[in-house]
Amino acid sequence: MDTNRRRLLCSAATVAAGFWGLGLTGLLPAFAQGTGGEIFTNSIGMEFVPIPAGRFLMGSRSSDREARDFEKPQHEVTISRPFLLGRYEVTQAQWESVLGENPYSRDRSNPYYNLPGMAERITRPDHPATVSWNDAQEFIAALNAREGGAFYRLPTEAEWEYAARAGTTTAYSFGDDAADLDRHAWYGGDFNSGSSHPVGQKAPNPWGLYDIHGNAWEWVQDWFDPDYYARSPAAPQ
Ligand SMILES: [Ca+2]
Repeated sequence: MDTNRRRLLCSAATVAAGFWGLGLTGLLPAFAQGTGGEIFTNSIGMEFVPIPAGRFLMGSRSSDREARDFEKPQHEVTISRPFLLGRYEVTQAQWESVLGENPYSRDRSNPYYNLPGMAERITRPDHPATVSWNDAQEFIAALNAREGGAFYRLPTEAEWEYAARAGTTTAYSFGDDAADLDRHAWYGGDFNSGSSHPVGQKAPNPWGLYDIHGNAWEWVQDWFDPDYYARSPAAPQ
């Protein structure tokens, strides 16, 4: 999958609606190894998909003119331990069940949040929670406290991209043909029909993860660093 296209798809939703979703939440590897390869459902009904250890090529091909420089060079990354990744983007209802408030009630500098009708649309229970990175950390801390251990964190960018590609090397996890996008992603042109959309309505990727392309963006644990790909470790911990 071409990461630049991945970002463009996601950014189409983001540019249109200003959404930084708290997307896929990772579970720590030690916890993942105890699940026997089954989908794990936690105390508030969040489902997590087991992701095997493995290796993949991270980043964009040097020949890809659409990719930005910070997505190159493409390099092999080893995911040394299995982990669990959220099957869906975290929903508004899940957020409220943990923190007792709607994330929309928080201060927002993004003007899209103040567009007419936006509040009603993006606070629907089955839509993705759209929050800041710091908000995401607060949610994860509260969820960990509730479940009695440090089980949850955001995935690293390497973990996210590895799971998003799901063993594929094509431009998208479903192949190279952008004409198939509508079956797999809410993006760009969907803004006027409702900005974000209920999670899990489009086809999942080969490993059973939904809304990898489109709908809300997902946060990762790492801070953005334009030089990251050029010097990232081959086996991040
Ligand atoms: Ca998404």
